Amino acid sequence: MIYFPGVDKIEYEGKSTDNMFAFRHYNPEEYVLGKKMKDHLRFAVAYWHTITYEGADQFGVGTFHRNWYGSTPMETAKNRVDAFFELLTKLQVEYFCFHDVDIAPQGNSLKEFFDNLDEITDLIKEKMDETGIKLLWNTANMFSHPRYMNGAATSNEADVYACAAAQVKKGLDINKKLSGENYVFWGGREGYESLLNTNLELEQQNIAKFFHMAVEYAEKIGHKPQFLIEPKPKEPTTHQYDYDAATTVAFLQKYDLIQDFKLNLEGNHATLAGHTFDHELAIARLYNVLGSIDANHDEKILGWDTDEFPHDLLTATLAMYQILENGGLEPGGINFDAKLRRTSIEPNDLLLGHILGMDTFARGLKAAAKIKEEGYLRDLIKERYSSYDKGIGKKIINGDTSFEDLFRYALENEEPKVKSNHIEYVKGKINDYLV
Ligand code: XUL
Ligand code: CO
Repeated sequence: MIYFPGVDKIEYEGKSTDNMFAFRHYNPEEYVLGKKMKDHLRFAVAYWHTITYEGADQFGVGTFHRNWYGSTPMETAKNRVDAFFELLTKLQVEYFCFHDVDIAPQGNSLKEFFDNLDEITDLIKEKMDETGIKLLWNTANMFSHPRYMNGAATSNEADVYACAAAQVKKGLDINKKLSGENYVFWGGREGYESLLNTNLELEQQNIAKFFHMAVEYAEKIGHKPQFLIEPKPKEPTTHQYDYDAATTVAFLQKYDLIQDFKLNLEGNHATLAGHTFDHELAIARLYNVLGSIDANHDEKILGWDTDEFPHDLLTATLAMYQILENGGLEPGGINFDAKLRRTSIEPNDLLLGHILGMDTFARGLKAAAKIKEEGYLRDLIKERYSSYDKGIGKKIINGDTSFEDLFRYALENEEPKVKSNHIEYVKGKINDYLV
């Protein structure tokens, strides 16, 4: 069965092609700053938005009628594996990501769910061996099932906490079976609705213990993928504990987890937190916890988590600049946590969505590489802070001053001459790198 008919492998054809099903910018084998584009970008496709999502939104049911639907949930799950790997192969994407519930029906109990997972992951493993496609990360969905209405590892119900631990244990076993390179924790309902009935400290301690147990278990089974926490400020909970990169770092430091975790940062989550994407990446870099990214874009006018395919060149360029400054993302990568608009109903639109995302990040990579190669921002920043290269500035940097010294210095000197940033010119220069 062919699920994406009429289209072969998506190839790089360059900017002038009229072929909708071609890359215009992403050329996997092309070298940028001494490394192949595909190795810089390490693209991954998300199972949930691609093969499981049916086009529903808050106001209406699904609009997609996929040709991989079977007569039972398990038959659909099996067809999805074939369809997914056909899509990955056609897109020349080497990685994928999934939640446990994306790949197999949950049945009527955890036991039934785990049996279904065993059967489907056998099929996934076969496909991985056949195609060479690898698992960037998997994760446990601990937010959809009604038992998780108060959270999972921050639930007030200890029995629910145990179910969450069982799901993550299973997730780590699967990660080992599929040689996963990372494992993600996104705290969907790990937060609170109202402080009036919330024991904040207990919830934080419990989730910290949960993470420690996950690390211990990974060590015990001799397979420790890079653990990643994905911050998001709200949706579905009103207040989510992992609000943004800075909040999550504070939590990891307080509970002695910083050495075992990095962050998986998402474009739309950054903007929901009132930040730009590159702000989140820069903060993560500062604390040496930039692990991986979920590439998507918000629809500013709607203002919620719309998970659009990335299409904005400036955002992609500034994100790629941070990634280059980080020395790359490996073992992390760029996962398209992005879904089609509800009106893009053909299966082949999934190819077009990913082509858009991949071409956008390819352009971002090239522009960021040029900014880095020419040293434009590096020189500008160096010059802007040059007062710390000499005199009193150097003393401050070296820790050779005190408040008394600085008091004397400030009073002895004339009013400081503060220079213009010319930031409008800088923004214009960055725009020049985009074209
Ligand atoms: C939700 C979100 C999740 C995580 C994985 O906003 O981004 O899909 O990426 O649970
Ligand atoms: Co995400």
